[in-house]
Amino acid sequence: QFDPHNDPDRQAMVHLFEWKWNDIAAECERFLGPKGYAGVQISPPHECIQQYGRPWWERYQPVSYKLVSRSGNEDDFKDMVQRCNAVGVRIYVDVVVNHMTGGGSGQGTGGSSYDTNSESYPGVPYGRNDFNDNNCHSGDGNIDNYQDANQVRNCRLSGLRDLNQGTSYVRGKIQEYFNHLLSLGVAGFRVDAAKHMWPGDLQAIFSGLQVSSDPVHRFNLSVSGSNPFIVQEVIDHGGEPIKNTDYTGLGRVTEFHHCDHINNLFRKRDKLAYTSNWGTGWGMLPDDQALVFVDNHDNQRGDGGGSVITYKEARLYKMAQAFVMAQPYAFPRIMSSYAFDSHDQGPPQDGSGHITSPTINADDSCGGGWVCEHRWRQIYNMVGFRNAAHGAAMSNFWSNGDQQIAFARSGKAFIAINNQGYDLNQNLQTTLSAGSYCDVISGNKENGGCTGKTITVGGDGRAYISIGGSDEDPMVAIHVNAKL
Ligand code: QV4
Ligand code: CA
Repeated sequence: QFDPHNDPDRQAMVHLFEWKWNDIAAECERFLGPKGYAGVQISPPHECIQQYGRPWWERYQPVSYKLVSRSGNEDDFKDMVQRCNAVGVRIYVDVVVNHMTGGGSGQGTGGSSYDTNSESYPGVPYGRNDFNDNNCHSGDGNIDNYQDANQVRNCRLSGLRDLNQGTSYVRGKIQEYFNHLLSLGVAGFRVDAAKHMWPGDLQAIFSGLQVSSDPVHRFNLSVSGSNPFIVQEVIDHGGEPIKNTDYTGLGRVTEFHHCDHINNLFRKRDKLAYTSNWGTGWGMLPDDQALVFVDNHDNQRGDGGGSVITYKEARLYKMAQAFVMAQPYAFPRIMSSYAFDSHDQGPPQDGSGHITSPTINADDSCGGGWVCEHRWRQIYNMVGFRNAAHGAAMSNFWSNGDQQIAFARSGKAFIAINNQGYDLNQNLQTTLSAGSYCDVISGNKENGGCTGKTITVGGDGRAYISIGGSDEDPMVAIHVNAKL
């Protein structure tokens, strides 16, 4: 449950937030596969409410577990999983099983009816007895106090009807849903609102799940084992009785301290010079228990606590992503957004509410309202860096004592970052063999040449590194696969 079932030379995943299944399939083939991405977190595929104005968050209000949503139907889903697996890219599903809808009645995206007040969901089916109402002891039935673990698990998160995973019926329905997804070839799950479910209930649900052994999906189960990859969404910024460590026995956990630290670091409320022991040295979860990211779909909109760096501050964002990718710590997820001005705004869509596809520009970037951070050169080339550096420890950490750092991934890669505001000019140890290397931040290695800066490493492994204090991309990064 800790293993992403990734191809070993693919070490980062991307969250293609609100993408359609056929666009993801195409993206796996034309970009994610070739650029070395390990997998994709997809938006919730189940049937959900159809909220007026079609905000993104309607997908977090399940109506049934039928695979019919604005991203596509079950055939589209199947096709996506097969095509992505075929090019070495895994699919991780955002599963929403803490709750059902938060209000109203009507028809879901798959045609099933629902009625929130009577807790009627015939598409599953779920009825009154499947919900936690009698186990919640807060005044209004909602979670009013995060200091009370019982409320957090048994009451309603923002009015969302709270399922009782303590019953064998509910557990069985959830397992059926997960196993259905696994039979279609998905490699794992991002478990929405895991904090709001009891670890014991989740454990019961997870036991007995099995990744497909169908050779068409190309999992090497003898190496990675048959448990699905599990990422539990537990927002722990400290200060609450529920800790992310309550869940680390069951799978990985979203490490929100990492968002906080990255934000503080790059806004210079902390020092890059202190990051030579990044990871557990900073009080974060062990490597194999953490999923890390600069921002996610909630906190980029200001939800879930803390403030973060997003695509809207592109210079800082690229720096932060480069740092995260260059570090040997944890398994990273890159956020891929659509542009938004307001909190509720849904993905790019036409007048009838159909999601519209991203367009692809000549420079590989996206159009049509999609930001596609994962297609920014500075970001996808750092995925390549991480893949090249995999297995090599950090070494030769250098700093100016403040906001300029450099370090190597022993024998494999080297990065220098200058968030100081004045120039960096240093002769630094790269640990790489003598030769010319393409700086993958400023360019691509193409036809044996480099479209950006070339860095020369001498026989002693040293290179002269210059980074202007106000450069748009104040870092350089080289690795063995970028040798010219
Ligand atoms: C409103 C009122 C409530 C009232 C209720 C009922 O705010 O006080 O009780 O009506 O009358 C939407 C609306 C929200 C509305 C609710 C119920 O935004 O205003 O409540 O629906 O109708 C996403 C959005 C939520 C959205 C939800 C369901 O963020 O705004 O709620 O989807 O559509 C905590 C949790 C953590 C959570 C995080 C955001 O610990 O688990 O908050 N993160 C995950 C997802 C997130 C998602 C959910 C959980 C819920 O990442 O995207 O919430 O599935 O920290
Ligand atoms: Ca709950």
